Amino acid sequence: MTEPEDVVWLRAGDALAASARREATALARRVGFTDRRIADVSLAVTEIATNLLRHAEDGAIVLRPSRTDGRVEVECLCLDTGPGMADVAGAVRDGHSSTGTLGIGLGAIERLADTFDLHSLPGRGTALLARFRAERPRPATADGWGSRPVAAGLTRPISGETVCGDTWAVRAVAPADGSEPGLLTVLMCDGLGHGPLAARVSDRARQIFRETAAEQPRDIVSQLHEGLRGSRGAALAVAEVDRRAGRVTLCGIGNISAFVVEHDRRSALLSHPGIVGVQMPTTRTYSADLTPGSALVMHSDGLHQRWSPTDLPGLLTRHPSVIAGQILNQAGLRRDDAGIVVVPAARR
Ligand SMILES: [Mn+2]
Repeated sequence: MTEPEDVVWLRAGDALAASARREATALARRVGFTDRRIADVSLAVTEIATNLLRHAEDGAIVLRPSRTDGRVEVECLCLDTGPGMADVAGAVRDGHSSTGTLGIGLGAIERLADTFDLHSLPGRGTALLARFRAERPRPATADGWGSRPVAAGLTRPISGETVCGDTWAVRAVAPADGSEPGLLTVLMCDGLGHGPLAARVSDRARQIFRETAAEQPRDIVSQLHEGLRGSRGAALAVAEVDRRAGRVTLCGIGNISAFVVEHDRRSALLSHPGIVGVQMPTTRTYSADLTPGSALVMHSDGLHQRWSPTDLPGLLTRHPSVIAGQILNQAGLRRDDAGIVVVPAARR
């Protein structure tokens, strides 16, 4: 199971480099990195923050631990609102961008990180990902992503709050032979309202999702409805993703958007009106093909629904954390908690 924990958002401002360094150092120490590796994380994250301040109009740095199969990594996402990079490959290779907009230390950051990826939209913003393992050397994989991620989520609290009432979780059944999980169950939940009271509902929903023996999305939603009775309620959706068959089945109640996104279009999976835990209509499920190269994207109403994959060229080939980060970066609203989860189709 993958779920959010201890996400820290640091908005761009004079103190960003210092606060990013402090938070990154504390996080790496807390999850047990060696002094040497703590120094690497600290250096790279400071460089990322300095880059943001020097070249971007506005933005934020997200720091969080990420656990996969019992191994913990430190993840740093940097999201900015422009000006973006016209030549990403050149910027990483040369350590600077041909347009002089961003990228002074990108090469250095890439060398320090175990996973490095970015997606840039000229004029509209960049999502940069650096992930750090406790020990070197980096694993040898063709894409440089280290362990292959099957899903990623991201939440951002409403302006002025530090706790987010939106949440997500992914449950995977890992095959005994160590290959990629074929079957995933995904939760996207928006606790009514925002901040700590909403987070209490979302935490409870995640706990029910984690512990339920139900397997079908519809049965899991029914269990969530029972378990959330007496709370203020939530909008939520549960999807089952069969990555081998390339098929998504979704049961959603309330204002959660779910799309199968391809490079040039997206198709919505319907949710029905209602409030889970308070008042729920008869549940229905919908299915769609998850074609090679596509991704399932589920998000709360803290992101507007008008974004289009044609405005995000090349994004679906990126690391799922970058996909989630860039869509939130482009479509997120400051006046509500925001949450998104992304499950790319299996690669063929
Ligand atoms: Mn909301």
